[in-house]
Amino acid sequence: VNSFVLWLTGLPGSGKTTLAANLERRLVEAGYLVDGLDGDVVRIHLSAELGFSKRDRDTNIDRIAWVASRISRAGAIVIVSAISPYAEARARARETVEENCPFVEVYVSTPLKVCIERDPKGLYRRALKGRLRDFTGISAPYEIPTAADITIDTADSSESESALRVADGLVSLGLLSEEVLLSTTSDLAEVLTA
Ligand code: ADX
Repeated sequence: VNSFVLWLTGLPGSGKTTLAANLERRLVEAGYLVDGLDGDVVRIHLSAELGFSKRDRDTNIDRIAWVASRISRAGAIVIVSAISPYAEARARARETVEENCPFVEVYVSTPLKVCIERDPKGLYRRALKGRLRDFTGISAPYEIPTAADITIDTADSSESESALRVADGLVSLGLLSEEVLLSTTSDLAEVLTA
């Protein structure tokens, strides 16, 4: 089975979820079997009792890696989007997944300044006022990946461009066929609404 796990790591507001959704849509349109595991969603269904201490985040990441590994074993591509701020936990996720299939680490490197400007959930605002403990990027660390397979800054390209650049990286790694890079109905929709 030619599945793999695409692991998106980055600051809150860096664009992981949006990028994951766009990629998932492209892969589905190209006929791939694919599933997504998003930190926010996992934290509702699988990690509801966990907070944001290092220990809890590590547990969360271990769970996501295990589930991703199981799904990939069944033959689907898995796209994970989770802050996953600790390098050691990401390395452990890689180990877990690589027992079954390739693990591709994507660092969504959107600068902190841009994430603060976007602040989609208003959490940076609260953290900067000192009202949110353990918030990644402000009151909790984000350990920058030193050897990501793909790095993507969503500040300097559109949603589709970012997704296509990641897809292009996956084609280069031999994990996807080139037809994924052809424009899709989603691209046409974007052009028409622009
Ligand atoms: S991780 O660190 O364990 O990988 P995960 O990606 O699952 O984090 O969850 C992050 C989401 O939780 C963010 O999108 C944000 O909405 C929410 N959140 C709430 N509190 C925090 C916090 N202190 N730090 C980071 N994210 C938080």
